[in-house]
Amino acid sequence: MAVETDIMKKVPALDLEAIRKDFPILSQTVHGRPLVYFDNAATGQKPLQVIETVDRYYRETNSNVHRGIHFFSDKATRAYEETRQKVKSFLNATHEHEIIFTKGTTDSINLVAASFGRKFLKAGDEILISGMEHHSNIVPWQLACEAAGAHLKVIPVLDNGALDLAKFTELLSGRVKIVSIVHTSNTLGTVNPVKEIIAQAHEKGIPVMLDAAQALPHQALDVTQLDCDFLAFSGHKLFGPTGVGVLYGKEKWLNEMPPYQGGGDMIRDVSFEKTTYNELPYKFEAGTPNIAGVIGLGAAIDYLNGIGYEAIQAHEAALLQYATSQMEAIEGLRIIGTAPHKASVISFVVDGAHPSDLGTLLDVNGIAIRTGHHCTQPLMARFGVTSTARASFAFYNTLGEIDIFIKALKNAISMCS
Ligand code: C6P
Repeated sequence: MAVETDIMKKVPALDLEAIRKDFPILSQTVHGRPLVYFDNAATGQKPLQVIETVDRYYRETNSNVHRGIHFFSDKATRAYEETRQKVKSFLNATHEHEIIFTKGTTDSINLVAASFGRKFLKAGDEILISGMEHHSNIVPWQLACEAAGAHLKVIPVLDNGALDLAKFTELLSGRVKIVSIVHTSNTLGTVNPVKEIIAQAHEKGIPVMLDAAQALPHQALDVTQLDCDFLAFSGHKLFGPTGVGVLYGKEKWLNEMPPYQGGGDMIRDVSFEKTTYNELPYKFEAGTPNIAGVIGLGAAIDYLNGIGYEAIQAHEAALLQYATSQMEAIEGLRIIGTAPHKASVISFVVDGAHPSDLGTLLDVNGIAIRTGHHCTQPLMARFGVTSTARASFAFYNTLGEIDIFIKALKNAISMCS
């Protein structure tokens, strides 16, 4: 069972026993078996540090932000804005006002598609996405294209689940107004060469948005070093609360873009004749935000920083390698997504066994995986399937859990055939 990758030899190992104690849900049983949670790409579990921060906020601070001069409103505002500072450092953004709090990745992409689209898109323009996008990075752009009379262009995916970069270069015409691509695929696990993609697009003056929903749970990202123009992520996949997310946007774009939604907090002055808008980032934060969620996200970032991405990456590389090698040895099992650079996500299909049957049989053994199209229907069509089974690992998963999974999977396959 022991596997040690080269990277593991250089990085101190995670103290998994201590880490797992931070996640109360991991000690639950399901159908009488210890929970094996391999559905981390859908949502991450929450450490006590996040749970207690949210609990403490409601017990000791709860008030609205940016609105009152009383003690608790000031306390809530300071805690909320402190998280903005944490996210700025986490992403290495230049300015705090480049960090916009949203409901999640979907909301962040919709914001850019609607607002950037309204300002910069006209009939005949093109938007370039890839064939491995989540529906959240397809549909908002289709809506923007419909509104402007623009066209959606798609970078094809190769058989191993990597992007066809030669086609990307061909598709990067003068008509493209923005490139929006996923950093790490939720279905294939592919980690895209985004730095190269951004550099090529910038040579032609085209901005790039990154969907980082599945990247940040596994690796650090530096928006200054990447030079991306926009980046979206969700708090809940990053071991924080649901209903909160982030849009990073370069100041120069955000300043030019019109508000996405109207309401409280995003205005400077309102009259029936004319409304003027607040400065960044508030121009894009209409209404009472998810204050507890934002503060909980700050606790999740502190927690991840405390563990360290180097150790997380080394551990997850070992999990991925260990699970992949065992799954490849199972007759009739095909892994979809075998690109050389992958995060710890494994999608697979098995001859004669429907993914949902496999998922149900694994659940009986206390093992949580996801089955279905994973909100990537065009990608499913590309690989000639309608659904896959998907096991996705986080830093708190163990090699022992993979042993349990492989044994149960083999049993499930024999029951289906
Ligand atoms: N993928 C999955 O099981 P929200 O729902 O807004 O937090 O995230 C949407 C989203 C956007 N981009 C990518 C790459 C994603 O993986 C997701 C969410 C989950 O794969 C739920 S469908």
